[in-house]
Amino acid sequence: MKAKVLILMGSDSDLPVMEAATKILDEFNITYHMTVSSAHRTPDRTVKLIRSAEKGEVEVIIAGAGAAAHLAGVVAAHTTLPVIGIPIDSSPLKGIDALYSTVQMPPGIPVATMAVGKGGAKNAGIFTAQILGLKDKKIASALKDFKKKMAAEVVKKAKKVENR
Ligand code: RP5
Repeated sequence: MKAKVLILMGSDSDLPVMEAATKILDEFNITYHMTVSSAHRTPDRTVKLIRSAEKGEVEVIIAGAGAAAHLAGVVAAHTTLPVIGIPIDSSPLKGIDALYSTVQMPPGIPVATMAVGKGGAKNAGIFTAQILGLKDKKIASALKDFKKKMAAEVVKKAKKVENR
């Protein structure tokens, strides 16, 4: 696998949420391979994808799943690459199930768990840039610009509120 990031999701129904992560990775020119693989429905495929990521250039794995979300934890069990988990709000419990399943990993197998849903997916993209930015100066500098732009947008909005 040539990409820097492997993105897995439990179902194609998770794609609208996961695209918040790819939007950020695109902004930072970070390459990724994105596909669907379920810890429950396609366990063998999930392990094969991890092996392929490890043999290639992948440095971070992002895994998003909803319901009894074991994907990020299972991925973390099979690799020493950093795993970022996104709990997806796709079930009747609206992501609280996926949050607990993803964040409550037993000691020894960490998953860097983001917020539930699209906000979490966006943060997964930013967090990935922060990891890769440790040794990629272009990404590190783009992250500084990203924060400056975000602060400027907040100030612009604050002025609108003040002048209403
Ligand atoms: C999880 O179950 C998936 O990650 C998805 O969020 C949820 C529902 O999957 P589908 O029934 O839409 O395939 O495994």
